[in-house]
Amino acid sequence: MSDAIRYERVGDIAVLTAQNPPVNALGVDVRKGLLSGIERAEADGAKAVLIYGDGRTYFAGADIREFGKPMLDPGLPDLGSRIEASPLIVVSAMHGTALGGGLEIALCSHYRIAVPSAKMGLPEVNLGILPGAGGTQRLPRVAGTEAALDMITSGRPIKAPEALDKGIIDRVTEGEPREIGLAYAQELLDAGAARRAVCDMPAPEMIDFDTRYDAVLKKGRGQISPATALRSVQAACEADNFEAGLKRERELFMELMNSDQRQGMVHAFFSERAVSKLPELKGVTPRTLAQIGVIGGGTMGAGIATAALLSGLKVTMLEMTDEAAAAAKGRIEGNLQGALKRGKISQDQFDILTQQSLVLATDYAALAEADLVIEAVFEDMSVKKTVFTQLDAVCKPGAILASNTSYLDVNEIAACTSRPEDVIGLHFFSPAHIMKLLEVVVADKTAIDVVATGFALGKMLNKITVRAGVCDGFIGNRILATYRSCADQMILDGASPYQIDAAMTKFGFAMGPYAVSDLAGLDIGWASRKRKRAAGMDPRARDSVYADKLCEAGHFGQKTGKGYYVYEAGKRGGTPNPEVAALIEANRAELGITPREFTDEEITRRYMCAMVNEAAKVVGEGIARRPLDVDMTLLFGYGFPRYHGGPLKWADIQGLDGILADIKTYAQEDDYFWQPAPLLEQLVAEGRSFDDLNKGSN
Ligand code: 3H9
Repeated sequence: MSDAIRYERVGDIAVLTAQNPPVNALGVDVRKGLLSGIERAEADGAKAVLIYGDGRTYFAGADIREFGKPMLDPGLPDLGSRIEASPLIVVSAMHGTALGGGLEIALCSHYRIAVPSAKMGLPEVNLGILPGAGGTQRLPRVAGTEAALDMITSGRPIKAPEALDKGIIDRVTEGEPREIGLAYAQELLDAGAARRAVCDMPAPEMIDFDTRYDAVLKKGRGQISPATALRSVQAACEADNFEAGLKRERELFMELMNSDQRQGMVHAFFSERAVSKLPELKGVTPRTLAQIGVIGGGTMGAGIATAALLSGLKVTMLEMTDEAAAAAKGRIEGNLQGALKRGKISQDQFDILTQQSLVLATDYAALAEADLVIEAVFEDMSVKKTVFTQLDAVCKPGAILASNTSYLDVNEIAACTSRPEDVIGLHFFSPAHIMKLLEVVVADKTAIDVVATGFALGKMLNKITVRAGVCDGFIGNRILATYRSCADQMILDGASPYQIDAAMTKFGFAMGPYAVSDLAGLDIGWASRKRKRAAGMDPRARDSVYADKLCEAGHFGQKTGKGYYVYEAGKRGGTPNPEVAALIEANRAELGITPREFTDEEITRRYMCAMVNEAAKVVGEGIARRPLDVDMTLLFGYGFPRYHGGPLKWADIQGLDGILADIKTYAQEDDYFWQPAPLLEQLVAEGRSFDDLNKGSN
């Protein structure tokens, strides 16, 4: 018997208790324990078997750490079939999260009971695979094709009462899983209930799978697992018998298991958990956070205040005038109305948050008691310095002074205070109450417990929190500036913004870079170009001016109705702005460039090489500690497709030597822009990957 499953007899019932913290993942020891537990129960005269989990949950799925390695016996599909084939009555009692292989084991049991708070689902598509232990065959048999397809292609878990309604479980009862499971098993024995195997149920009803396949594929933006999972459900409806359906599920499962997308999505799963675990923060106690101040109530400041209020913090919003403070309050209330509508808060909570937890002020003295103040004022060093000088004068000792700057030098900001150790960058992404990313920008003198508090705040606000060092743009905006510049150069050389947008949406981004610029406002890029020119650009850097002309004419993108695209009121998305081509042609003519053709493949390759190269510099310079920090920044702040794992995971999968070779080829045209990152050259020389660096850092 394995330690991961405890065996005991309670009267006629053999009890198999999973003991594999933290989530009772179905690793090889658990699988061995379940198999020998069933065999032992059958051998020692038990009449029923109860399966449940110790600790916080029933099985939360297969052990994801085993993916990509040879599957050790017993495999999960065979184990499930063996449990289902047992002549004893097998009952599963679920609590916590019965996910993936967990729900599949429950579906192989003959009866299922759960506590009301239990959640269950088949989230495999989010890991780039499909339910591979009979889930695509058994769930449609108990829940019907439509309900099963919805759960399997979305990966969304449902709560026990809904699972009861859908026929996935037999009973919902309050209590401890062990107690309710034992009582239910005994009741079934007393009633002489029959063994009941899902595999014996009739095949589920057929639907028009081809139409549905196209819709699922489109929704996935290139993600293949949901559409492949749909084909596996189709097999449940079409196959001659249950075994044939299982066989088809296995084939499709293996296809996905061997795919690049599975690697990308599993990388994303572990990286989003690893990103906030920094060795230097181990054992460091964060400072107290109960009351925070936010300076500036524009879109960003109001979003930060909203996120803080929703996490239970008290917020003082400082604005310059009463009118501006009232406008900020209006924005925060608007954000909270959204949370109310989505059912995230009740009307009572809304009233408390807006009337008691939020205080408006126009005098810095109101920030005297704040534990943390985040400024979100105009992005200009002299304005920031004025703010920090005043904060230094009024804030209590130990208060953390944070800037939401997206590219300015946090060391310089810190230096204008008498307490640089208390100064940090907290770079939120707009809208800050929705976007998941928070860059914690650590300056040279920032105290370690201030860093820990930045991470604690991120956790409270339910953010993916990434540590970044100081440089222009930190991790995300620095890399963005480089790949955007690469795109701009391709336009000068002959590509169109629309071709680049199309190529990058084909790659998996929800929007291409030019549609994103229109959404964010073209004035942002304009300001940044002007700033760079004013600071003095290297004479070798290529500059383009066609976008300036759009801005000079007052076209800032969606907010003015025109940018790279033209936006008609009431219509979603835009159509290409016919004026843009002429502006680009004029710019090319001025620079004496003869345009050439670009294929979508070349566009994608150059764009991605630029992103990877800059990302490698960011890691090499220590701005990001690990490649996974870059990957999570791009995933959660810049819409990078999750199924590629992040730019550096993508690079590993493509092969670093090929990427470096392409960068060197591009450098023959422009050796200023395409300077290979030393870290990339080093990894290629050593035959190592970015992921090797991730592993080495754990
Ligand atoms: C599957 O079942 C395939 C089958 O169909 C077919 C096979 C043939 N494995 O998230 P947390 C770790 S695919 C290994 O922080 P929470 C996690 O990394 C699987 N490890 O807690 C973390 O480790 P660390 C289908 C796992 O309370 C720790 O446990 N199942 C697994 O916020 C705590 O996790 C899923 O996709 C695992 N399966 O959330 C479910 N799960 O402390 C995936 C977790 O070192 N899991 N860990 O960072 C989840 O969604 C969440 O973890 C869960 C708990 C909701 C369970």
